[in-house]
Parts: sequence; C-alpha cells; structure tokens
Amino acid sequence: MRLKIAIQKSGRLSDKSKALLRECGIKINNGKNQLMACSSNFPIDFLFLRDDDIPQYVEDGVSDLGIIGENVWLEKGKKVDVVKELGFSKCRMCLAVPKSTNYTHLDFFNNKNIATSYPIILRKYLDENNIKAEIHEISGSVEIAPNIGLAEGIFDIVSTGSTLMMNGLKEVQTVLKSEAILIANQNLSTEKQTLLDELLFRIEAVQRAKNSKYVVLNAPNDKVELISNILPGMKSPTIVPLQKEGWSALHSVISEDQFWEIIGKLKTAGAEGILVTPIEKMVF
Ligand code: PRT
Ligand code: ZN
Repeated sequence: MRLKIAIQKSGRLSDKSKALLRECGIKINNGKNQLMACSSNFPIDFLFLRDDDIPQYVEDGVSDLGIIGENVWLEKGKKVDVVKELGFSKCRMCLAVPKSTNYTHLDFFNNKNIATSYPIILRKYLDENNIKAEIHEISGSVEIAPNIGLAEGIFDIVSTGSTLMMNGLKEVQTVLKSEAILIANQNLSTEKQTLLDELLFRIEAVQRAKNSKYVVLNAPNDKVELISNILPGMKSPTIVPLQKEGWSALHSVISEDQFWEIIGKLKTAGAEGILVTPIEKMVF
C-alpha cells in the first residue's frame, strides 16, 4: 500500500513542501518537470500539479493527500479534511484601495467593483458584513485593476505589502490569514490512515524541533536550583558536574517564542557560557 501526495509543481509552495518531506526523512526521486515521482524509503508517491487543481484531486481520491494554501482550500470548497497546519507560506488576504481613496469604513465598498481571483471567499465575507458590491473575477495581476479603471478596490493575497505599495494601493481590511496546510481525502483506507499517522508523527517532530532550541550553560552550584526553575525543558534539565569545583553544566530545551525572555532571566540568575543550538527532530 502506498500513499499519494499532490504538491505544487512550481511556485511559492513547491520548494517548502519538498523541504518539509525531506526533513521528515522522505527521499523524493525525480528529475525536473515530471508529473510524478516516488520515494525509495517511504511508501509515498508524489504528484506535481497546479495548486488550484489539488483540492479536486484529493476529494476524488486520485491523490490521498495534498499541500496547498488555506486560501485555495477555502476558495475551492472541496470535501477534504485539513489534517495539519504546516506553518510556512504565511500570508493574509486583504481588501485594498488606491492610496488617494478616502476610506473610513467597509461601507465604502457598497455599490463598488472589487477585482479578485478569490470570488467565493470575498462573496462570503461581503455577505457576512452586509456589503453589496460587484465582484470582478480576474485570474492574475489583480493589483493593476484600479489603475486601469476596472474596479475601485481589490481583494488579494498580501505578504510583505510591496506589491500594493508599488501599485499605489493601501490595505484597508484584513479578511483572513493563511498558511500552507496538509489536506487528506475523507475516505482513506485503514492502511493509508496508518501511513498518514506515521507522516503526521514525523511532521510534528520536525515542527516541534523548529520551535525549540537546545541550551547548555554553566552555573555555580548554589544557583543551580534557581536556574533549573527558569528552564522549562522537556522534563527537567540534565545537570552534570564540571571539573571546576562547585560548578555544574545544565542542559535543557527551550521554546523559540520564549527564547530572549528566558536567556535574559538566565543571565540575571548567574548562568555563564550559555550555548544555544538548533534541534533537528524532537520525538516524545
Ligand atoms: O501555478 P500555480 O497555480 O500552482 O501557482 P499560483 O501562481 O497560483 O500560486 P503561487 O505559487 O503564487 O502561491 C501559492 C500559495 O502561496 C498561495 O495560494 C498562498 O497560499 C501562498 N502565498 C504566500 C502567496 C504569497 N505569499 C504571495 N505573496 N501567494 C501569492 N502571493 C502574491 C500575491 O498574489 C501578490 O501578487 O504575491 C503578491 C503580494 O506579495 P507582497 O510580498 O508584495 O505583499
Ligand atoms: Zn494557482
């Protein structure tokens, strides 16, 4: 039994999707520009497709799994399960108008034209907010629509904001946030579900490691207890005596989010020679 996963052939999700699978120890054997590839060390095959086509393939069971942006999942509305948020290709979907527009409230869009490649998400948002606007669906270069007189506003993906800026537009409303997600067919066989569970186990180990750092530090013995209480760790810190009389080394794991806060506290508490290294995998 083998799983099939659909990933973007080329584009913003493509390299990161492959990198994640490699970090999960899965080899991808392929030449360039092929539609399919297989793995020699995990029972999984790869389909390389346009991201827009992936939800349909997964709903139909042509592919068991797929990696797409949450935005594409919401727009396509296919019956698939979202099994994991993958934390990369983060972006937001926003309404934007020309800089010179005097915009104060969402009401502005009543009776206006909005250009977008995401009519379903936009319609839902406008309906929820009781805004009656005309939606112009266009497939690319949405940001030029106001300049050519096609629409008074746009609804599009924003990441750094530089595309909006270069086109003389300003962001006026964030509608939703998106990141890459792993989707699955809703009728996986038990064998395929077991393989998916193994894949999810590996993805979680990689994600946990990415969010954590391994810390080694030295401390005088009378400060060890105080410092141990600052270090959250997986269980409790490892404490090893140093050759230097009255000193110990403490080993622990801290989360990326709390990193600077904890390092500051450790220094104040008397820790010295603090070494911080990345972690490749974390398995519980
Ligand atoms: O060929 P295919 O159909 O497979 O690819 P595509 O052209 O439809 O998609 P692609 O590769 O551009 O994006 C794939 C996914 O990446 C999207 O569905 C999002 O989930 C995610 N993503 C993350 C982005 C961006 N960031 C992004 N910045 N998708 C598009 N953009 C575009 C946006 O449309 C706008 O034109 O980049 C521009 C804005 O970027 P900033 O940085 O200037 O704000
Ligand atoms: Zn696409």
